[in-house]
Amino acid sequence: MNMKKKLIGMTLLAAILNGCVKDDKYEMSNFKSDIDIVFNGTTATVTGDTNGFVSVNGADVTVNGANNTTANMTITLSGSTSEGSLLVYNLRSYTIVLNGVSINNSDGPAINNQANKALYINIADGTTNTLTDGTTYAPAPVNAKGDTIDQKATLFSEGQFYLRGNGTLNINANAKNAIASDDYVVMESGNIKISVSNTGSNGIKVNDGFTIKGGTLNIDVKADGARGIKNDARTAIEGGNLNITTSGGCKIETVNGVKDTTSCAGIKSDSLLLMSGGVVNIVSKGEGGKGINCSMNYEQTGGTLYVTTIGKVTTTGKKIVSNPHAVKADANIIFTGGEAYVASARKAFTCDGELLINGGTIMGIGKKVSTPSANSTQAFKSYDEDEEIDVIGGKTLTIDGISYAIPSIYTCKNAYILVSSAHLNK
Ligand SMILES: [Ca+2]
Ligand SMILES: [Ca+2]
Repeated sequence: MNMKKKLIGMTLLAAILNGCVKDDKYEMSNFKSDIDIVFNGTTATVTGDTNGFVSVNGADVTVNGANNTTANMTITLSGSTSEGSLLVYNLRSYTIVLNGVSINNSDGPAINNQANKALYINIADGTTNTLTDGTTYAPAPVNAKGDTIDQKATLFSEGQFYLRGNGTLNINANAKNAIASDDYVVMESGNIKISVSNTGSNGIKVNDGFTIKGGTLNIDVKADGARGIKNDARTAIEGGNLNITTSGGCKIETVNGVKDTTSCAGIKSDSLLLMSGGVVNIVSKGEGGKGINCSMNYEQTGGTLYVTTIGKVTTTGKKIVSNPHAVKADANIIFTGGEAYVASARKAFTCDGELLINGGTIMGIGKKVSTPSANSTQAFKSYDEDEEIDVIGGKTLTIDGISYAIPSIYTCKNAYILVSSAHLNK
């Protein structure tokens, strides 16, 4: 047995002993209702706390299940508080049910999950829930180990979490991110509306991955350098409706004497971004703002992608520091299926590797040319500025049988246009 196999074996054994394999195979029926928390103004009422985990200070509620070895806790939240919060320590995976709750915390997260195991956030069917933070956070509490805890968002989680249920969840962020996880986030269903003010940061910030399988996720971010979704790892779009608007400009900072530029993007993925289903609509309005910005491949096998960028290029002196490209990848852009309709203030598609069109239906419009790889297996056609095609917002553009209803905010005179579909003759 080589070292790597041995390590995997040991990790798996440790996982089984810790019960995390069991925890990850969660079924709703395994759970009994446990703790009910009803917020009311600046107070909260707790019932069902048979283990004595809960402490309440005004409407700030702490659930301390740090030594909770009995699995499957459910915390159900309802009511409304103008100055409250929920902070949870838990050893095992558990569920939070948002059952028509409104939590405003002027100086910290509305919900802070400090458990490292899976958290299931169930947005109860038919309910509307709202989480809001303030513009500055008070110093974070200290946990049982004596470490100051993280509080990176209105809804923050140390561990991975799953969003499910068919209710509505509104998240407002005024200081940091709206949602953040130091692990990964999976959205399965629900109607989630994220609004980040210009004093906030990203819509969703995750360290270890983001997947959307269903539901509707609307994200509006206004700050300079803000991303709708900022993912340090792999992004998977498998279904659902994802609508992202960014309106900030570039954030230019000097860090340790080095000038650092952060441009806005609908999605910034530091690894593979794989789109296999769903509908994504990204609008980037600010200077230098991109639609998709990937540190590795952008790959599309299905679903429908719409991207519109309308910002100017960002310059410092005479140097361009950020281009408002629609889809940018540091590695390759690979289409094998689905549909992509892109209207860019600069390039529709740009990458350091190959732009491979091996399938799908594509119309990419830009002020600068997008150049597919000669290794592409599906026919494509390119129209350049000499053909003097004016792209007018609000009108439907049809070229070679491919139609795109151009967003009203976009115009481009003498556009470069790239089209491809299975029906196109080479
Ligand atoms: Ca507070
Ligand atoms: Ca952390």
